Amino acid sequence: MSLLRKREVLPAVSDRFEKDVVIVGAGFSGLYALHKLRGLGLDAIAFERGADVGGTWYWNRYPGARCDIESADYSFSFSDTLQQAWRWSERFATQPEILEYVNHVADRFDLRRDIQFDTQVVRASYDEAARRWQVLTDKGQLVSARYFIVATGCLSVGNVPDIKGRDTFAGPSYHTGDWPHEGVDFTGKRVAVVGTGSSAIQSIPLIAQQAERLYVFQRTPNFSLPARNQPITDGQDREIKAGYAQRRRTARYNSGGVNRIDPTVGALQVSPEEREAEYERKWQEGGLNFASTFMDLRVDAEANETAAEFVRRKIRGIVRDPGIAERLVPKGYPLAAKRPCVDTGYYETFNRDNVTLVDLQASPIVEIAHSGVVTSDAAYEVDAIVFATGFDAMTGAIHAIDIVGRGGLPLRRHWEAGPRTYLGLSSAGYPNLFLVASVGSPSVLSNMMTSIEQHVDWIGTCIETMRATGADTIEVMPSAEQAWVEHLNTLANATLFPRGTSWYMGANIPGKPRLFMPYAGGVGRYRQLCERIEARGYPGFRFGRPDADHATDSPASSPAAPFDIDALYIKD
Ligand code: FAD
Ligand code: N01
Repeated sequence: MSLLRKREVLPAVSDRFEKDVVIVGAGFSGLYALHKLRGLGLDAIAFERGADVGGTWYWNRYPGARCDIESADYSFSFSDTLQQAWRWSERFATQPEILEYVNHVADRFDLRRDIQFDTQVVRASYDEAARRWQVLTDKGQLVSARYFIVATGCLSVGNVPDIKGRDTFAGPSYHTGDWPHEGVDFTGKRVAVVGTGSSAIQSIPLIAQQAERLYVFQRTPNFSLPARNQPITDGQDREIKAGYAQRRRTARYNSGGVNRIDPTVGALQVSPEEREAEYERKWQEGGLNFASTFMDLRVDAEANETAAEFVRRKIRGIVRDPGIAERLVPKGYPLAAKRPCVDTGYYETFNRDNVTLVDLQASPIVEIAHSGVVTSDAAYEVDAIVFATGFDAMTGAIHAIDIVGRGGLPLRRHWEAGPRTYLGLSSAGYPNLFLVASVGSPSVLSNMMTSIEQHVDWIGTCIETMRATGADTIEVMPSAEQAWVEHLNTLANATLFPRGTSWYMGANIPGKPRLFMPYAGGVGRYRQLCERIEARGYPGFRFGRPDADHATDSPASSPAAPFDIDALYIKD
């Protein structure tokens, strides 16, 4: 496993050059940022630590990996020629197909010529005198750039738990987020999968078909919804292509960034029979939309419990052994407080004779030994271990870069108690640094493609505005940042999200601050707010000019006054 780690020792500088923009990452965010900013005439370079484009879809090659947002939505909308040319073969595309799509995008827009692969950005410090970022790579290149775009991904730093004896295991071990490109053949092997999140739930059914024996080590049972994946027929493809304009409009202004009309009825406003029928309809339809059957499932515990109980009954109906079924049934937290999984045959897999569920709540892992995994009541001899143990989500990749802002303040210190941003776009004291679809914005609570495009478009317009007005820096005002931090908390606390111990809360990484990191107000509301801020001259930001730093503060952003986010929302 070669998962990304923070570099403790920095390389010596061997090469220096200048660019207008440095972008970190060549996943969907970095690629679109490169295309957009190059289109504005900026001289941009992207650094990517992987050997090619794709980000998530370059690294996560485990069996069964695919998207759980419909392919037609989980794709770029910025070019109609692109969306008309590309033919998705399945409702939920596989990792190889998505990677093929990313490559097609990179080729179509000739992006590779400005991407340097196999290169990790290790440090970025703001030079206050030059008003530029100094970006250092692990190859010893020091790039001076006006703008620094952090497109490092929310789920790009794997988490392998520090279990006693982990390195003594005799066989191979894998992390789902760093899967060998040549694939892994488990035929005839005894395999342990640690974890039961989305990655595990997608891979377990396929590993079970291949392995001689599979042990699934489960700490917290998850809610998983059937995908009901299917091929896209030629007729459906024509329909999708004819309807793209409307589809994208819907996605941009609803809560989740997908082609769905948000529900307007609450689960407790209908009769039990109607509720059951509606859940059944969504269950049969397949996919994540089940979690949006009623408008109050994410905010009302009693309403949520009706959906949770429906799923529990389904699990009990699928898994033949009642004891195993009971251990697979999620309890004690609301449905969708942790990201629900979407599966093909997950619960059915536990009806197979070669699959054993190991309940870590009853008997935790005590160590990994030479020959396998040892729990408090048994030793499981295995030939291979798959860590489907998730990611140091959202902040992991940002903090793996030593980012230093005004006054030499490391971002790691500024964010000691948790991420601090305004709109999830930038942070006070870090001029001209932009984050793409990460902490403080809808990002992981949405179709990421919708959110990535929205952020990159906003950044592009902002830079154009700066150039038109002679500004060379934009910076978040501390009062706006503080207001946004409080606003994010208020939004999250009005939902059931904080009731799940999830990576959304940083709860999966020991020592990480516990707070809900994404924006829980929905994609449409967030987009409208960003549009408002743009239209009103960027309240909450201040612009600087080479001759007069901070001379162009927006009147709406007086540093002394508390910053009022609510006043900026468009009222219904
Ligand atoms: P990434 O794709 O993570 O790309 C970031 C890139 O930055 C990586 O290639 C990384 O190597 C590089 N990088 C990081 N740090 C550095 C550094 N210091 N120097 C150089 N390079 C660096 N989202 C959805 O909306 N729908 C889905 O169905 C969906 N399915 C998913 C399935 C899996 C298995 C996973 C893990 C995530 C899924 N996601 C999904 C979330 C997914 O991460 C986003 O949809 C999207 O791909 C993110 O794109 P990105 O470019 O922002 O980040
Ligand atoms: O990671 P996870 P993931 N001992 O953090 C367990 C996206 N994604 O890679 O819940 C034992 O969700 C941990 O247990 P617990 C999607 O956004 C999408 O699966 O902490 N177990 C949990 O079961 C998703 O949410 C798709 O008790 C340990 C598991 O490991 C995100 O990526 C597919 C442990 C980790 O689950 C992350 O998903 C894949 C330990 N020490 C990913 N440490 C789609 O379907 C952790 N665990 C589109």
